[in-house]
Amino acid sequence: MSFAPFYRDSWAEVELSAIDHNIKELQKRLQPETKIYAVVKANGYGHGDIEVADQALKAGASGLAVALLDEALRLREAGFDCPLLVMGWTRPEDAPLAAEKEIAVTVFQEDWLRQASEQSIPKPLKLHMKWDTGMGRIGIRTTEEMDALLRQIEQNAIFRLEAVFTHFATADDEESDYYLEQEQRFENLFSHFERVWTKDVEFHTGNSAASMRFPERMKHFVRFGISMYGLYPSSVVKEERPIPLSPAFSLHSRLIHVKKVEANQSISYGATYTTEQDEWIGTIPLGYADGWIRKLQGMDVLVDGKRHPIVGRICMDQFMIRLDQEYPVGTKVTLIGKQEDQEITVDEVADYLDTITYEIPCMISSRVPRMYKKQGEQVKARHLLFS
Ligand code: PMH
Repeated sequence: MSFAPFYRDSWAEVELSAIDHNIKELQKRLQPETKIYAVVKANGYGHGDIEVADQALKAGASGLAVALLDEALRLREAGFDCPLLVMGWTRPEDAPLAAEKEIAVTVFQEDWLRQASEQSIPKPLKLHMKWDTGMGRIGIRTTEEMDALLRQIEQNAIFRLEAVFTHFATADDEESDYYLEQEQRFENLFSHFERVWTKDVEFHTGNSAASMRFPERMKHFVRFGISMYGLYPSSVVKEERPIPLSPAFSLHSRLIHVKKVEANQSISYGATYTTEQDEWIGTIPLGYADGWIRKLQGMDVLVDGKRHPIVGRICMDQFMIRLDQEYPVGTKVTLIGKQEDQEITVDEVADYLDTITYEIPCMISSRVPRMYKKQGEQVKARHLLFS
């Protein structure tokens, strides 16, 4: 394993054993015949695509799903020879490249197939047809559209329809009416499909929420994203805890400056914070350019197993905290994760920002090196900016 050097005192840790645990827990819940595609788009939801993909496949995932052809190509180049699916839009002119690299692409437009068929495609092109059953994003919505696509596929021997899929908009909600409506629309399209298409294809519908909550309704495979990383898709699913998850991501830094500031002095841009008394102020070398955005002013961090608030505006590369006492330069600061019996979870940061857990690791920028651990032991470090 390589240890890419980095020269800063802020880093994210990714516990790969948690990825392994989360996949194995889902497997216990799924029907034995349902396979898992690990969703590693957006650089593995900010955790690192290659490292997560490697661990997910070792844990028993059968394939990898991403949003973009670029992301799939990166994985092929890194040596992954498993099934790879691009779930978003691929340009029809890039169909030959996808075919050559044996990357499955998502289709939902007759025109797309026509344009792709005009290219010189070197090998069979694997297609997954997207059905829009209520997400309203991409996919065919009617049997007429389906028939038009199937005609194009049938007329071109180079096209291989491998699978048909849909995506749920509300699988993580308490209210299941809309989810059931989407399932019904899927079944309606499916009964038409069964009548007109006789060749073998696979079906996949479930994201984390659907696969954990309704495992018996999952088809050939599920697309497991957020919960593979140990995060629940919503507070409803978190309360339900259909499977026990272990979060993989944590974020750390160190104090780089500690000083006593007398009363009535201001801290940081805009002078938005003024000391009330003599206060110990610590500086942390991480800022909004690292994804620790200005709205996190007032949020706590952990030092010495205790909570300390962020005071003053968060700068591009640094921010300040109010300490309960003097600490030496170099003292570890945890922004997400555990120190002794205290923990700041991704959920807490997401709640503070009034957003969803998905956004938090994704927003920690590539300037923050990722350190990989297995059962607490460092196995690799990667500076995403330089790799
Ligand atoms: N399948 C598709 C088509 C997706 O877009 C996503 C996540 C997943 C599966 C995995 O879902 P999960 O992470 O809830 O398990 N897509 C997105 C998105 O577009 N915005 O947030 C999550």
